[in-house]
Amino acid sequence: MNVAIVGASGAVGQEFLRILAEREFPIDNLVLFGSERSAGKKYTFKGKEYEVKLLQHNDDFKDIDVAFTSAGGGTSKEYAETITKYGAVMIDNSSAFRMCDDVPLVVPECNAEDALKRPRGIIANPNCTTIMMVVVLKPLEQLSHIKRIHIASYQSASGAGAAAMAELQEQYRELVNNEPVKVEKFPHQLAYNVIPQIDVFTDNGYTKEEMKMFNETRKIMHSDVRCSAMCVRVSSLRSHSESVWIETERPISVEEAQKAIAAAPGCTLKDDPQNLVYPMPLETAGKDDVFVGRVRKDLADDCGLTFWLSGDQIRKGAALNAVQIAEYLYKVGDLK
Ligand code: 2RA
Repeated sequence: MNVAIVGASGAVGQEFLRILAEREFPIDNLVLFGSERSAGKKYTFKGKEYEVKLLQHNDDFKDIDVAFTSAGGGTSKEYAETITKYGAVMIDNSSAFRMCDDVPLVVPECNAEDALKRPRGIIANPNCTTIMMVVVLKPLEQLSHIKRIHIASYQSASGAGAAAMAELQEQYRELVNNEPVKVEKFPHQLAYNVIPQIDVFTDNGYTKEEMKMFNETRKIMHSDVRCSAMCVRVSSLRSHSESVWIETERPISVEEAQKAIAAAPGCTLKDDPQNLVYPMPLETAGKDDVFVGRVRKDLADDCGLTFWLSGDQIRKGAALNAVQIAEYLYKVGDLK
């Protein structure tokens, strides 16, 4: 495979390099692309050095089979035609195309086959918070249709990118040294704080991040489920966590749910609260699975169940999910 990474210098771009190497993705040629700011930077992949090329409207994608793009929605929109015109599959991490009818939105554990229908040559990688939740919802939906979901998210600095992670660390240093705290990447100081806002507000009072959970969950799961989210930035560095309450058509027991989650691909059950065992971002960072614990009945709803999940937003929430889509296409022989 000839593989391109667009946005190679970003947090997700760097994770692509690690994951493609770890999973031995079959790469003949690798080409890294970036903006003027990152063009010329060098990164090592499997012992070989690669220089980031400037992303331009030219024929650089002519021989590319798969392009992983993670350079923001504006770049994805502007370069989609350049990237796909010779048949490369563009697996896009931005939100630019997620809700387009002619672009599949794919989490391989849930709807891998949707990736085969891509009239524009584009497959969208969902929002990180949504990806991690639907991996866990899938086995529960198979037990009984999920009608309603409530979510409170606890999202790490990593969701806002590499510079935001650096800003959080810098804020703690500034506070310890009694220096003024710089705030650029978040709406407020994040160190020693939680911020009940991720992305901008929409007309209905929900943020774009919260509306992504509503809309993307329905598209991925081919479901009429209604999903009400409260998305919050917390001061963990990496790995998002979520409290999730679901209402199903028939009551599901805790044991049934635990068994289904434990057997589901991409999920690890870590649920032994008596021994203080439940997933936490410090432990899930750098791991591939979504970790689930605190499974219990919803005391406010006879058909309700609630649980806690935590997973690495840069891996399963972004780069890993995209690579798994490419692996699926490769396995079924659907790459040019
Ligand atoms: C965040 N979900 O955590 C976003 C990133 N896509 O900011």
